[in-house]
Amino acid sequence: MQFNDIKGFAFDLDGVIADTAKFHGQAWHQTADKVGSPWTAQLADNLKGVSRMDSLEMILKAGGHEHEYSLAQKEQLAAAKNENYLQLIKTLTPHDILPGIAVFLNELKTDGYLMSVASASKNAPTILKQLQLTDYFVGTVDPETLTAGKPDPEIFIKAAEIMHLSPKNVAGLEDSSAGITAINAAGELSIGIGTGLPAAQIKFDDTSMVTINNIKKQLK
Ligand code: B16
Ligand code: MG
Repeated sequence: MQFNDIKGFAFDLDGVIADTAKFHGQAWHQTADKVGSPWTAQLADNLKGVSRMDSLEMILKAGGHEHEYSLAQKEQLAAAKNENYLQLIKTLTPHDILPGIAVFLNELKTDGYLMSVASASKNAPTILKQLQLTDYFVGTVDPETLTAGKPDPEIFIKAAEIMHLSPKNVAGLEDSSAGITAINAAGELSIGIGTGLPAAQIKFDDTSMVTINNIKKQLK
């Protein structure tokens, strides 16, 4: 793929635009304690990009508790986690935008690229509002409309559709390996943020290095 083919960028939110993963982690840690599952850094990492209910299933499974709760009880646990999470993200301000991302968004806007959001989070619109970033994006994929979450490509295909672009004209940014798999399967250019994303076509250790020029350099 050539950089000139790229007309739009589809952004993951948690871990790419803002460091909300720490708040998800804090809220899920409480759930793990409640159900008696061990909380580990590995489990916290595996939950990145995974939907709310699937995250709960993984936490229950980590302690062998997956058959102990009815659907209604699971929904209650997930709702309680979300309540905690919503309290935590109330403190978010534009200062919580990850390093380099505000500059990158302005660079893209100035150069006429389209942008959309491909986040598994149902709270993405609230977070964008608090970060004062809503207006940069043509739209946000509603995760409620998806038949399958990441690593399925659906969310990134929809993120291209929102921009009225073909996936081959879109680059996706992700911090999770499920997300990189989704971008690659959608036929978009995958940009991985963080270590441990071998399948990403373009790799950055952290968000501070993400610029149009640095993407171009890696495509050469
Ligand atoms: P919510 P992303 C994902 O967002 C998070 O990484 C993941 O930890 C979270 O469980 C998921 O959103 C659902 O979030 O409970 O707020 O709907 O990385 O896809 O932007
Ligand atoms: Mg993420």
